Amino acid sequence: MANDHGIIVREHRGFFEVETETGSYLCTLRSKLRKSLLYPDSTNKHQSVASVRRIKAISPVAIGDQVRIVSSSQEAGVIEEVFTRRTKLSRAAPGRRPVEQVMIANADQLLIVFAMTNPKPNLRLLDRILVAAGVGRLQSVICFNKMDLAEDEAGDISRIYEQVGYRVVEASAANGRGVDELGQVLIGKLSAIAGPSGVGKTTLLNLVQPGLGLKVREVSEITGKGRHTTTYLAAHKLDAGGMVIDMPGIRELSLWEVESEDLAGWFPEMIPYLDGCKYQDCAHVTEPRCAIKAALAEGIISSDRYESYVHLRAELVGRERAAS
Ligand SMILES: Nc1nc2c(ncn2[C@@H]2O[C@H](COP(=O)(O)OP(=O)(O)OP(=O)(O)O)[C@@H](O)[C@H]2O)c(=O)[nH]1
Ligand SMILES: [Mg+2]
Ligand SMILES: [Zn+2]
Repeated sequence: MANDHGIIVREHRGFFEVETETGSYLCTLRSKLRKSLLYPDSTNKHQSVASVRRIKAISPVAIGDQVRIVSSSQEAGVIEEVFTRRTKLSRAAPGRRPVEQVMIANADQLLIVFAMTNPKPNLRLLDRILVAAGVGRLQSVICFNKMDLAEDEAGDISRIYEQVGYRVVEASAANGRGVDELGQVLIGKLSAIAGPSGVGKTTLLNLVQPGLGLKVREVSEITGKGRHTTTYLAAHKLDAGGMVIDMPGIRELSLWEVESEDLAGWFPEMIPYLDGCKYQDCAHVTEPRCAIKAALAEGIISSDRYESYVHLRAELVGRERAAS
């Protein structure tokens, strides 16, 4: 039995590959640690069968986590401890009692990929991911892929996000546009690539780092709905320096650790207006003399982004009411 520190580099069906100085170990998670991570302030020792089943399905540690393991053999071990995270991408796992599901730990940045078309970009989801990244202290870069198929007006969508201050890369894996720029964005950092399924995340990564040969969806499979091609998480090394985690497609993302009152603060373009509203507790929805709505009317804040704000806020308020 040996004690070792390492980093989770791969995750698949409840097993974690941990890379340490002495080699790589396939680990499980000590169940006591799982419970204490999922329910940090729980005193209830008697959990229902349903809740036990549920926590078994949720992983409270993630790729990128720094961990301490105890190895039981040359290749196997158990994760005993998880160290404080610098950054994270988390979501609230579905269920009656909210539980944090960490998807990625300690990454430097999130490359958020959407297709300009096929599938059409869901800006509500994009804005959600941007909020979640901000909350987790992750830098975001946005990539709009499949520009080869896009209409001329597609650039308007990029401009919305550039005006907010995000770096936006327009790309096409089909004709190579933006691939060099993406390579530059990824150099020397630990990045995660997130976005819906089928937008070309893996195809782009295969172009940035030839030789990875990651599995992408076959053209004939495109019509098969809801199929995820990337189904496990792994960190890949880049020749130019840095590592990239190719994530499976995200269909939905329920925000974690965000309160409705603070939501506008996670929309960078809204921050300058937050103290200009008539009411200090203005929700920026129906109140009179609201500085955010004034900026919206002037076209300084985009109506798309504002719509995302209103949707997200309603959802958070609903959840807060249900919990109180
Ligand atoms: N026309 C066009 N097709 C593309 C482009 N990028 C990717 N594709 C195609 O889109 C399909 C999906 O690509 P993937 O790379 O598997 O998508 P993904 O985002 O990794 O999907 P998941 O792993 O399921 O999350 C493949 O058939 C690609 O060939 C592009 O820029 N233009
Ligand atoms: Mg993929
Ligand atoms: Zn307001």
